[in-house]
Order: sequence, then C-alpha cells, then structure tokens
Amino acid sequence: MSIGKQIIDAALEKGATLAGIADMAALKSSPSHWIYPKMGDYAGVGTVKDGETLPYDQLFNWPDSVKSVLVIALSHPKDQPELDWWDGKGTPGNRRLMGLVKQIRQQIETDLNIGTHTLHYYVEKGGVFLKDAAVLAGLGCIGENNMLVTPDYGPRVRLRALFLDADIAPTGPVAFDPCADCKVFCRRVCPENAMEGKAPALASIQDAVELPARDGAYNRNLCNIRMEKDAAESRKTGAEEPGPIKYCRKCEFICPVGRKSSGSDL
Ligand code: B12
Ligand code: SF4
Ligand code: SF4
Repeated sequence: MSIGKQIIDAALEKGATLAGIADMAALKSSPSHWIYPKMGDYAGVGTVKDGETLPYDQLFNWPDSVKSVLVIALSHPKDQPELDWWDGKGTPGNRRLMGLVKQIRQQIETDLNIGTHTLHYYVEKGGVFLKDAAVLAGLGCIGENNMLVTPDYGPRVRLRALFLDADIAPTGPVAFDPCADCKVFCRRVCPENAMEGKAPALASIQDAVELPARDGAYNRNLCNIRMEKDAAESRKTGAEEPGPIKYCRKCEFICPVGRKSSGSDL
C-alpha cells in the first residue's frame, strides 16, 4: 500500500471524516497566497488582533523539509450545531480536530518514520489557507459561497492540516462542480448581502476578477459585521456570563450538496 494511502487510512481510522494529501509547492502558489499579500489591511478583517500576528516577512515561512500537507475534515452536521459554537477559547469541533491531528501525527512518526509539524489555525500565526489546501488535496471545490464544498457533506465540514516531511503523491484537485447547475441559494440567503459584489478593497487588484468565491463576489467586511452581531447576541441573554457565540452559517446550511449526510435548510 502506498504511503499516502496509509496516512489517509490512519486519519480516517482515528475519526477524520475526510482526508487527503496536498503538494506543498502547489499550496505555496495557490490563489489565496497570490492575493493575500496584495490585500493590505483588508487581510486582517476577521482574523487575529494587531500584535498577535507574526512579522510580515515570517508569514508563509515554513520549514524547507515540508513537501506535503495532510488535510483532514470533520463533519459539522446541522444537528450538532454546538461543534461550531465559540466558547471564548475555541470551538469543540476545532478541539476535536486538534486531538485527531495529535493522534495521527504520532502514528505517522512512529509507524512510517516521517517527520511532521503541527501548525496554527490562523495564517497570521503560521497556518496555511485551509480551503486552498483542501481543494489541492481533492476534498472538494470552492463554491459560490466561498467555502470548500465537499461531495458528501457539502460545506458542512471544518478543516485542519499537518505538515509532512515527505514527498507524497497529492490526492487532488478533483473534477467536481456542484454550483454549475445550482440556483445559488447560498448567495440569496446571506443576511448581510456579503456575496452581492466585489469588496472595494479587492476591486483595485489587477487580475483578481475571479477571487474570492469564483467571481470575486465575497465581501469579508460584510460577513464579519454579521459575526460581530452574533457575538453581541450571545451577551444579550440576561445571564451573568455570556453564552457561546453561535456564528452565522446560513450560506453553509442552505447548500443542497451533501444534504443527506449533514443536513440542509432546503
Ligand atoms: C479569516 C477567516 C474568516 C474571516 C474572513 C473570511 C474570508 N474568506 O475572507 C471571517 C471571520 C469573515 C470568516 C467567516 C467565515 N468562516 Co472563516 N476562516 C478564516 C480563516 C482563519 C482564514 C481564511 C482566509 O483568510 N483566507 C484567505 C482569503 C484570501 O481567501 P478567501 O477569501 O477565503 O478566498 C480564497 C479561496 O476561495 C481561494 N480559491 C478560490 N478559487 C480557488 C480555486 C482553487 C483551485 C484553489 C486551490 C483555491 C481557490 O482563493 C480565494 C482567494 O481570494 C480560515 C482558516 C484557515 N486557516 O484557512 C477560516 C475558514 C475559511 N472559515 C470557515 C468557516 C466555516 C467560516 C464561516 C461559516 C463562519 C463560521 N461559522 O466559522 C464564515 C463563512 C464565510 C464565507 N462564506 O466564506 C472554515 C471553512 C470551512 C469550509 N467548508 O470551507 C475555515 C476553513 C475554518 C475551519 N474551521 O475549517 N472566516
Ligand atoms: S448553494 Fe449551490 S451555488 Fe451555493 S455553494 Fe452550494 S451548490 Fe454551490
Ligand atoms: S456566514 Fe452568514 S454573513 Fe457570512 S457570508 Fe455566510 S450567510 Fe453571509
């Protein structure tokens, strides 16, 4: 059995819903890596606060030994919304993903003698663009909602990655395009109309016609406004302590892809 298959099988056995391998060189030239340095202050919307970020010249400065990236996805079905609730330290879903990565890396290092490196969730703290990595690993495609859409679970998955010091054949990208024949429910349901047009911050970037979300129509400022409203709602309960933040997932839940496995609003 190939090494790639052994790694993917190990990830699935430990509890990942999906797993694949991306090529590190391809990831370093993916669409997000191309556009991010041109985005200026807009790149910081909805991410970590000033002062928590790595100096700019240390971003994307990963060890040369890393040749491949294991990408895992965990299903976040509609009937388990609590997986995605932010409790001040993170979400239960992300903690589960981190636990999975820990177990998988032990097995890869011990059984296959391959070096691994864990990485931060945030790009600004040393992480990778997880959606790009997932597309390159063959987990799905970027949909009109600007999310990774997977064939079996739609966009209702969360992602995490592990760096591998080994050249392993990538498992993607794959030919998959559910949006071509869809009535594009995701864009109509957004309470902030965040997918109605190009963000002003991106309009001046030459050749950025198709990014993000296929045609450039995703405005992270508007989406982030909704997130701030969601955070404010969590404090309105009258209780002494604020409740968990239940972030908006409307463009995710409405997507009909993978409806049977993970729920949808249709
Ligand atoms: C910052 C951030 C946010 C910010 C800004 C989002 C943004 N897209 O700009 C805010 C806070 C607003 C946000 C909102 C949400 N987020 Co968010 N977010 C992130 C984070 C930390 C980084 C994303 C980023 O900056 N990307 C870089 C910018 C430049 O890219 P982009 O705008 O996303 O678009 C790129 C891709 O579409 C790509 N692309 C387009 N076409 C193609 C084609 C190919 C072949 C390839 C390879 C790539 C590619 O290029 C575009 C570059 O412009 C990631 C985690 C991570 N480390 O990746 C999670 C992440 C993207 N978020 C996630 C989620 C779930 C959400 C929300 C649903 C809220 C929630 N409940 O968590 C909403 C969804 C909004 C939406 N419709 O996209 C998930 C997505 C899972 C999935 N199935 O896609 C991620 C991966 C985190 C996770 N836990 O798994 N998020
Ligand atoms: S709702 Fe339709 S257009 Fe939107 S992401 Fe899902 S399949 Fe694509
Ligand atoms: S998460 Fe909510 S506010 Fe953000 S793009 Fe999706 S539907 Fe719009």
